Amino acid sequence: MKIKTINTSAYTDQQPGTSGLRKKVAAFQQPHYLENFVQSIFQVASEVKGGLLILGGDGRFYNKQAIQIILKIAAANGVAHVMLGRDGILSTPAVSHLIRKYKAAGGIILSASHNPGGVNGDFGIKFNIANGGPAPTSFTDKVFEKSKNISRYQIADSADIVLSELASYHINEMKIEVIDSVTDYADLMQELFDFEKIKQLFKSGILTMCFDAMHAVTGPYAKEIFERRLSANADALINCQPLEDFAGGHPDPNLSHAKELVAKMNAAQGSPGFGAASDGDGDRNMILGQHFFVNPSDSLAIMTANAHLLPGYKAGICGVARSLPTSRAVDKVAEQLGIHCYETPTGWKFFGNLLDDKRITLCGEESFGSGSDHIREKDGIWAVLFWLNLIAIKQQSVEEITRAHWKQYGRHYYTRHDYEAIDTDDANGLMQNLRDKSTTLSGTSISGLTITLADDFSYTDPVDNSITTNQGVRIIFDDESRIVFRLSGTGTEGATLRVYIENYVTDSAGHDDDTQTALSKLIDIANTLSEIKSRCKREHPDVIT
Ligand code: VG1
Ligand code: CO
Repeated sequence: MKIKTINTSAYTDQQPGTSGLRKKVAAFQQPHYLENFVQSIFQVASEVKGGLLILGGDGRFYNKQAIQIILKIAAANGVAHVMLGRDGILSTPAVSHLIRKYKAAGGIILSASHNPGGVNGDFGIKFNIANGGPAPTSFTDKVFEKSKNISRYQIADSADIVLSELASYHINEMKIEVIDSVTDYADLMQELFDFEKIKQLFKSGILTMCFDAMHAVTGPYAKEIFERRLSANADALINCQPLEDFAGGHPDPNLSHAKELVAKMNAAQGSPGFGAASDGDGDRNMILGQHFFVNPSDSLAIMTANAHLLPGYKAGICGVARSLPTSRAVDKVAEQLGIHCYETPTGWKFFGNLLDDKRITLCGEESFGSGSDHIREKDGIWAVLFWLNLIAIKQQSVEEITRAHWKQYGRHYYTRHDYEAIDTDDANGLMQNLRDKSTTLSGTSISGLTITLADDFSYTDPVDNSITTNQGVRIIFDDESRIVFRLSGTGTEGATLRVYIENYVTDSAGHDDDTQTALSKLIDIANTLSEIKSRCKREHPDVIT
């Protein structure tokens, strides 16, 4: 088949953010927009030439069209072999696993994760490197540079392939294998966790669960793992049919967006003992008990404290990492275990080096993400299985496990306030003001609390010594409470300000408060310091998690 060289003009806005390039679908549908970016990736990722590429996405609108285009550009750029999820479906953790298992040179994931989908929704593309993890900033910077100067791309002049059948095809020399999206991943989960023990929980009737796939990518994975391999209760799975627009929903597993699940878990009668949800591309998780919410930062701390009890982690853990805004609950556990706790910027790409260098076994973020050294992405279903296995071992409820944890280590009340789609200049002005202020705040007092540290977080990677600056303004108080401010790197409309607030309470008599009430004084301090009301004309956050 012929390879065509197409002349194109460059776009100036193809800068990847926290997790790949994310834009409105309409932006990706502009002439040559996707093609330019993919060609730029192949130009930087020269290792993929002659190698294996894993390809798949979360099934959102434009997934299938994008896959056909990427296959043809891959063939024209000398990729030897592509493994592609059936129907174009692969979760982010599954791609990470496939890259590692089949020693691929890299992978392309089509997803805008937790952002809404559909014709008017968002689309995204992300490149993962040979370790299975998101490409580091040094790589994505180069792709951005290429994309700004591109004048042509190469594409095979071939027919579309059938995505729905497990079969092999060729475009020129390049082999395409359509593979089952689930099996390899499910097998890995079975190696890490005690499926027999979890199965007993369901068979004996001790536990019932509800898993909400939010009409996103984890539906097929949940069916295979929870229904087929673990024999969960018959009504365990909801919204497990992947849809291009996520049924109009927002596939973000939190208390605001996973409404159906939350209603079930909070029902006056007959609510399941365990509830969980995952996001668009399957890397996030929310864990719920009956009438009980597990804060993701607490979840990471609880996992760290108990990992050695689980089959996949019985050798113990060598270290742990959390992103800057994630609460410091896990730090308390690391201290007791005598292991190091690394503090990184936001986004999974910063954990890759620490995992590869065997400095950490577990890592997590406040944004409903946790994972381990089994792959190089966060992993939603993995987290759900971790909790199920823990419940099976401890024979305790989600709430009992969490409360016992607080009793032993103290409780970190934690909240995140998001102000979405604010004017970009206003948001930048607000951050600059905080940055300027932070240089003189240390040692001063506000509402009776003394500030012990205020700065704009910067990170030196201990493995490759790369430095990442301006990762968020943090303000730490003498009673161990803390406020962090940063702008989102995944939004597609204006700017999103995220304000992260936490407070540490050791006495278990003080562990029953409502989170927003417990944090009200700090919330006021955050509002005063940031001047959010006057600068951005916002009275209340759009989303509170
Ligand atoms: C958000 C979260 C961050 C997460 C990122 C990708 O980024 O805060 O913790 O790693 O999304 O998650 P930001 O820059 O908007 O705060 V997702 O599930 O792509 O996959
Ligand atoms: Co995601």
